[in-house]
Amino acid sequence: MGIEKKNKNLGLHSLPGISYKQPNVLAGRTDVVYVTPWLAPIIWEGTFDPTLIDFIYKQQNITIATTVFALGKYTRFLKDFLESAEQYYFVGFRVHYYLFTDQPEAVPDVKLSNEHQLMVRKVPSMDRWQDISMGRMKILEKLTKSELDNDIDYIFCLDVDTKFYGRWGAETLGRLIGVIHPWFYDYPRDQFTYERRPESQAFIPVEEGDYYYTAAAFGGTVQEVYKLTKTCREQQSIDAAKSIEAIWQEESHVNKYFLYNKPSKLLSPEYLWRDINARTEHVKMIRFSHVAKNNAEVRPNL
Ligand code: UD2
Repeated sequence: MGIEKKNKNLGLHSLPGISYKQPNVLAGRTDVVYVTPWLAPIIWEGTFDPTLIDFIYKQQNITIATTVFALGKYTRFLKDFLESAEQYYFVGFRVHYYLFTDQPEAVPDVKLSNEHQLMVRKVPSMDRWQDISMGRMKILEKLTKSELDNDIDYIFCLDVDTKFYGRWGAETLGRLIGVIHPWFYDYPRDQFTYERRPESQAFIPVEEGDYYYTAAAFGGTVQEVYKLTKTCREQQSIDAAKSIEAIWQEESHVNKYFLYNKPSKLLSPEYLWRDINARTEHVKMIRFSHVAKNNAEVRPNL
């Protein structure tokens, strides 16, 4: 039997080089919403065809920058982060990891695939975990500004105390990408832990808000991530001058930014789970997850 006939029998269509299932107009997942009210897709397992998506993006010869910070005792998370990324993260695509650390000598020797490369950049140590976490915005602003005219197409900024357990691929690419936080995805907006003090630049009133986004993963084009990080850094500086620190540091500012600059694509909590969370029926696949950690032991301050 020829490949065309075989594909027809299986309900598959052909593009040169690949086969994929016919898209269905009337049926799909009914247990989750996979589009926002501003018509941005929300990516859940079962809503995309990985083969087709990879095929489309492969032709664009793209480079994806990926930033991760590991200061102080957080270097211990690097091995699992990098090894699991090599197994699941943009496999077969060009990835440039930018690793910011105060101890380049503590970076583990992890074998990377041919398409992936690691750049280690030294940054000063800091005494407060809050300053490390928020300080990422300034460094990311500088990085994205310097890369604006270079060859990087997309960038993701990820927490390091994490591990990949499943595919994170080209389905996540887009202009501006927000990730729905695994704690609050089914909460009413007045219970989100947005910053509620009007004196802070991150303030969001109780009657506003779409989703609660995590700062542990966000991304988009280099231009868009430059705008996001620059804005958050500026807002954090205004707060600091008034001796205010937003309740969830840069995460509060990211939430404010996404409220007024809507992401063009959202990733479901499959793309940021927490190892300690119980499974739910909606999350059919955990792709990326926070590992359990003892904050008092790993952080430089309480
Ligand atoms: C939440 C956010 C995190 C950030 C933080 C700010 C989630 C799931 N995570 O995580 O993104 O917004 O709150 O309050 O929403 N780091 C170091 N060394 C340190 C401390 C931090 O390298 O000593 C880096 C590291 O890359 C880490 C990141 O900063 O992944 C965020 O710090 P965290 O993971 O301790 O923050 P956490 O768990 O409260």
